[in-house]
Amino acid sequence: MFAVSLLEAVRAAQRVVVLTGAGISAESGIPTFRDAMEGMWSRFRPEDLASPQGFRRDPQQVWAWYAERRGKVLKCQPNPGHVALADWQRRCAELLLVTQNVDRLHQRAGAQNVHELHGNLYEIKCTKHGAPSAWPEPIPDMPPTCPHCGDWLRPNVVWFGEALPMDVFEAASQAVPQADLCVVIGTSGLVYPAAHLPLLALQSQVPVLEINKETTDLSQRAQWFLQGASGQLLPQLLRAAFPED
Ligand code: BJW
Repeated sequence: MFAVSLLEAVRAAQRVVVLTGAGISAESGIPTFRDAMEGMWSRFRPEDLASPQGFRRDPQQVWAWYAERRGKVLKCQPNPGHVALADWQRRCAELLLVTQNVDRLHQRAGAQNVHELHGNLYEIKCTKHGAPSAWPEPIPDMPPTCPHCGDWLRPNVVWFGEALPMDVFEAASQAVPQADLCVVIGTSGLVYPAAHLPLLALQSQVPVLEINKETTDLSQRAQWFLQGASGQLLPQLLRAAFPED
């Protein structure tokens, strides 16, 4: 079912960089960004809700949207794709897991040192001076205000037009050209600068494996493209690569 060259690459790779997007959490019940969406997603453009301008325009609406998503995420469980990656990380000399997801399902599946490019839904921070702290429970109807400056507190996520955490993005950018294999899972590759990482791998002649339900701009250029659900393909691939386990 899998190309012999792919199984050999997976088996031999000592340094692996994995980039994940919303697709890996789809089988946990978390809707992706660009799929047909329900509720608020269908009535508002993500760019309006996930932007500093959107928050300034209507802090309560954006806060409510994130509070609702956080509530749903907390009820979801990691799926076999998350578990397979955490297992692979344990057996690989160096597997850097870089995610665009804010759901922390990789960590909940047991993955270590996960590089979160777009923040998380577990913390809030001051609109003015940052300083992340734990998300308050029970969740108030309005965003809380900063005890130091009185400005709004907001989810600790990266919105459109905002810089990614520099140290996280730099660590990922440095690891990619050094890798033996770059694996890109469940991302449309439409949002930059995260989408630059697979391109960096291609430029550096690092072999790329893409796993996605649909084809993307990367699919033609990747060494291997596996079309299907990552929650099924990842465990199958790792069982095929490491049959002795
Ligand atoms: C499955 C599956 C299954 C389904 N199995 N697969 C260069 C060119 C053009 C534009 C830009 C550029 N550089 C920057 C920009 C602007 C902008 C941008 O990229 N815009 C594009 C829309 C064009 N980027 C930014 O603004 C970034 N900031 C920035 O560049 O700052 C510059 C700066 C520098 C210095 C100082 C100040 C500023 C920030 C981007 C932040 C993105 N934030 C979000 C929201 C996070 C919080 C939240 O969750 O609400 O991040 S947007 C959203 O998109 C979220 C995601 O992480 C991100 C990526 O989405 P992802 O993961 O790819 O999901 P989908 O839904 O798109 O795709 C899912 C895929 O899964 C699909 O392919 C399915 O087929 C597949 N799938 N089920 C496998 N079971």
